[in-house]
Formats: sequence, C-alpha cells, structure tokens
Amino acid sequence: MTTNTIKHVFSPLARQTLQDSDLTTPVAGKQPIRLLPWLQVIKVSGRLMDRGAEAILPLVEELKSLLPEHRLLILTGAGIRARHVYSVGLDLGLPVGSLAPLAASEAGQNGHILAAMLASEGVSYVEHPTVAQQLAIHLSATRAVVGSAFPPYHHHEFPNSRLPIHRADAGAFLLADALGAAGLTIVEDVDGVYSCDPNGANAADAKFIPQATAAELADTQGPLPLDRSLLEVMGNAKHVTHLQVVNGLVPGRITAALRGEHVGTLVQAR
Ligand code: GWN
Ligand code: ATP
Repeated sequence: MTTNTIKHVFSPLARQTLQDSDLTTPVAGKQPIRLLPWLQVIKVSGRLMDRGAEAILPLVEELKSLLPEHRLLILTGAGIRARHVYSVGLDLGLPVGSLAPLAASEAGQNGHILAAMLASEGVSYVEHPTVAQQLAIHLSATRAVVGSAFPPYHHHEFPNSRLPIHRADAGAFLLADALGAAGLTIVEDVDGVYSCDPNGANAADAKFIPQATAAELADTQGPLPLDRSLLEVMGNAKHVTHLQVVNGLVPGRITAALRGEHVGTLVQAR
C-alpha cells in the first residue's frame, strides 16, 4: 500500500476546476503576507522632473536626508516627453499598445536622471525585473533604489482607451501594494488634490481637498493630478490603506509625510 501513496501529492486544488470560486476561496481567500513591510514608496511626478535643476536639486537633497531614517523605493513618472510621444503617435494612428511602452521609457529616463543625482549616496536605477525579484537584496546593500513608476504592461491593451490608462500613479500603487509597503507618497508640483486644476482656466475656484476616499475622487468629473485607474486599483488594495499627495516644490513636505504628518491630500483606499 505504501508504494501507491508516495506517488500521490496531496493538493487541495488538484482535482477541481479553478473557475468555481466556492471551491477556490477556501484555499485562495487567505490574506497575502507583506513582502517588504518596512518599505516606503515615493512616486516623483514627471512634471516635477520636467522643471529641471530648480525642482530636482532641492528634491535630491531632501531624498538624501531621508536615507538614515527610511528605506525607499523611489519611482518616477513620465512627464512632458510622454505627452509629446502620445500626440505624435495618436496623430499617426498608433494603437494604445504601441504608445504605452514609449511613454514608459520616458518614466524610466526620469528615473535614470534622478538615480544619477543620488549615486553618491549609493543609490542606483534598478530595472523592472529587478524591482520584481531582487529588491530585497538591493535594499540590503543600500538605503534606496530608483525605478520606473510606469507599470510594465507593454503591448497589452486595455479596452476603451486610446491612451494607456494605467500610468505612473497606478503603477506606483500596484507595486507598493504588491510589496506590502508601509506607505506611498505621491510627490507632485501642486499642494495636493483640488476641486479643479489649480493651474487651469478656473484656478480661482480651485478648493484644496485635504482628505478623500478613492471612490469620492472617482466620482468627480473634472481633471485630477492622479490617474483615474489609480482610484480603481485602490479599491482592491490588499495592504496599502491610503496614500498622501504632497508638493515636492516645498522643502520638508516629503519628510513630514513619511513621518505620518498630514501635509497634503490624504487619499483613503476605502
Ligand atoms: O530601459 O529607461 O524595464 O526598468 O515598459 O519595458 O517600454 O524595459 O520595452 O528591464 O523591461 O526604457 O526595454 O522598456 O523605462 O519598462 O528597463 O534602462 O523591455 O533598465 O529592459 O518593463 O528601464 O525600461 O520602459 O522601465 O518604464 O533597460 Mo527603461 Mo521602462 Mo531599462 Mo525599465 Mo518599457 Mo527593462 Mo521594461 Mo523594455
Ligand atoms: P506623470 O508623473 O504620470 O507624468 P504627473 O503627476 O507629473 O504625471 P499630471 O498627471 O498631469 O502630471 O498631474 C499634475 C498636474 O495636474 C498638476 O500640475 C496640476 O496642474 C494638474 N491638475 C489637474 N487637475 C487637478 C486637480 N483637481 N488638483 C490638483 N492638480 C490638478
């Protein structure tokens, strides 16, 4: 009898369809572990990088000052070069799956720039596959690394859009949540989220929103400084309960946010 049983490996999913949630939920319904519970994720907006030395040099000094206190994954957005590539590509009729990697490479370029400015502190740019598989060993060797905030969906097309819907804000949140990070701070060139664009035509009417749920922001009609897909993915978060949007042009705001102070717009996942 023993000769038979050693050939059988018990597995609760071996003999059933994976399509039936009544059968899979008892096995798959468990809360995932936090891989890097001490990690702070900081997403730096592409627009901030577009402002050049005036914005980047003070930001670099603040990021350097955070290193003794925090272990960081710094992720960069795409900014103005991606807007240009979108307009050229759309004019030519390129499909959205061709546009996404073009824009993603601009987010990567901003990351390479920021990493070069932080290199003297032992900070390097790491590739997407390294973020996915070797972040722990890199953050054992150094206090921070830089990567691209754009999600690597490459040529995968999501329906009903001519522009990639999952951009740098959504990518940063998906990573922070998948890693079970301690927090996510989105660094913009505005104080946070307003009722309308504080740099737009109706700037005089823009009211600052100190706190909102992702669902409340999703219900708004006007422009936001965040990807709308971010608000959707936040609703399905496993670990990260909130993020804070802060102004990276004001020295000290990122430091305060990482210490848990309310200095921008707090967005609650639920
Ligand atoms: O190139 O700056 O990673 O980290 O979505 O893919 O378009 O690639 O297609 O590891 O895999 O341009 O080459 O480029 O930004 O994304 O990288 O230097 O296959 O390190 O080769 O998932 O960096 O790059 O653009 O992030 O966002 O070689 Mo870049 Mo991006 Mo580097 Mo990455 Mo895409 Mo890779 Mo990738 Mo592509
Ligand atoms: P990426 O990093 O993906 O390139 P980004 O964060 O640099 O993107 P945007 O997504 O365009 O850039 O967001 C930043 C800009 O959004 C701000 O400069 C601001 O003028 C504008 N904005 C539009 N609507 C609002 C709003 N409701 N509240 C605050 N800012 C807004």
